[in-house]
Amino acid sequence: MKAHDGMYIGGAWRPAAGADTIAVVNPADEQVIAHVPAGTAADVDAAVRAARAAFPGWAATPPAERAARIGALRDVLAARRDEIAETVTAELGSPLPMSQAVHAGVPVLVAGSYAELAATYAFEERHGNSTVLLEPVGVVGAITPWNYPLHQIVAKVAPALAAGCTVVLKPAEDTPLTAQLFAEATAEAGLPAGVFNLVTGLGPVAGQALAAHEDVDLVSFTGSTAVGKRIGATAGGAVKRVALELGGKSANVILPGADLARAVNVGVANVMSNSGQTCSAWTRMLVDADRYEEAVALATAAVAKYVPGERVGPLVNAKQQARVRGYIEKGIEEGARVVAGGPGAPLGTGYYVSPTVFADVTPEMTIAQEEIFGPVISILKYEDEDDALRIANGTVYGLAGAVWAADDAEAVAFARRMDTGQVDINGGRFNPLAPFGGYKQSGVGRELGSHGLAEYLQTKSLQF
Ligand code: TXE
Repeated sequence: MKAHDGMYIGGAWRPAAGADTIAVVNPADEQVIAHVPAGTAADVDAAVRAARAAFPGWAATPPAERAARIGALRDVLAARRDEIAETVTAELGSPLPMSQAVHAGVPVLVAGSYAELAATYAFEERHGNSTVLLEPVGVVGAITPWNYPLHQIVAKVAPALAAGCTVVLKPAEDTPLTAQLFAEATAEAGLPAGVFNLVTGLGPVAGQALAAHEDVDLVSFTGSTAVGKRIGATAGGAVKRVALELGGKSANVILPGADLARAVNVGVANVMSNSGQTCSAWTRMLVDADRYEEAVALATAAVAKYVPGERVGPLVNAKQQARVRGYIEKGIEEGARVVAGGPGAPLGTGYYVSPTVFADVTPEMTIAQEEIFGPVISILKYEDEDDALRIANGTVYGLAGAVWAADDAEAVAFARRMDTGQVDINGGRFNPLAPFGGYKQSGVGRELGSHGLAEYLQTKSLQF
């Protein structure tokens, strides 16, 4: 596959400071498809300098002009949609229809939403005898994961650009090719040199250097809770702004009056999507005791439609495959009942895991507490609504969730009591304007919509 052998810094592809490279592997067939440079602290420093130099000009660019450039970026992403989808499929392994609809499609919506928000956002407010100016924070260090390679980038870069910030991106080492395509798109869209910069590399080297760089004003990180905690500590210690989007263990709460078949089928589809590699996935299905066995049967039937290599892709790498299989083994060991799938590999080549459904899962089991990040669903039984709420809220996470009930009002009443950042009511639909982010250890800050833009602003008040 086509790959750049340099870093995108200050509006041009430049040779990397060191000679090391990272092999990019197609997880569906385990073949090396490209190499990209492994950035070091020197590359990160050059990129931060370029972003700093570009900051005053971009911050002073009128919001309408920033909006026009983000709109142009949206158009380039839309025009290159097929190429983006093919690249994501090659480096993440997701089936092509999924890459086209979600991996290439959603970023177009998100970029489009920020083209509009940049033009309409109130960067100036009046409160009594004060004018409050909402000003860009400065240079943003963005560190993104591989699970939604382009969405994760656009969900940080588009609001940062809308706010007037400049950006250095360190994408996940598993999916750097999509990030390189994005860098090309920023150039095609006419973003001024240095407004967006890309350094590919390993997390503990390039990611660490970016998070710790003294001239980065805000670090926006999406990834594991373990790395997020370290980045939060580093940024906090340096009195730097930080946004963290971490893991989840979201509950799919099916109340007694809900349409059980629909709730179970949509719930299974939600977890199977992207092979379960979604931080907001509804990995815990909560069903009342009376309809529990019926739900287990429905889920077992539903999951059979998700055939590995067809509708379900592999996991991103061998490490994730081993990790997810380890969780499945742990579930069996702790006494949960496997009703579909199991730890065995469904295919010989590729990092596949069998879509797995566990019944008889109790709230304290490891598989009900920890983020698995694979095609694995745990079905838990509750006695009454208070019990359901206790189970739903009983993890360290609070990123997303779903409630199904006889009507929306009943579902909303339950959702108000959930300790989580986003809840889908009787199904819900993706909304690029809805803020996304976590309660508790799922993170700090919000992405998407005007709340996502506000993360990249700081306030100055003028008294008259
Ligand atoms: O994440 P890492 P991994 C969760 C999910 C998954 C687990 C491990 O449970 O199973 O994390 O995935 C960069 N300083 N999520 O190992 O390591 C890294 O290069 C600075 C949830 O892939 O956190 C990459 O760009 N940066 C999730 C990014 O952090 C560092 C998405 C994420 O990688 C770094 C992905 C360091 N010391 C995984 N170490 C979500 N919330 O959507 C790594 N990185």
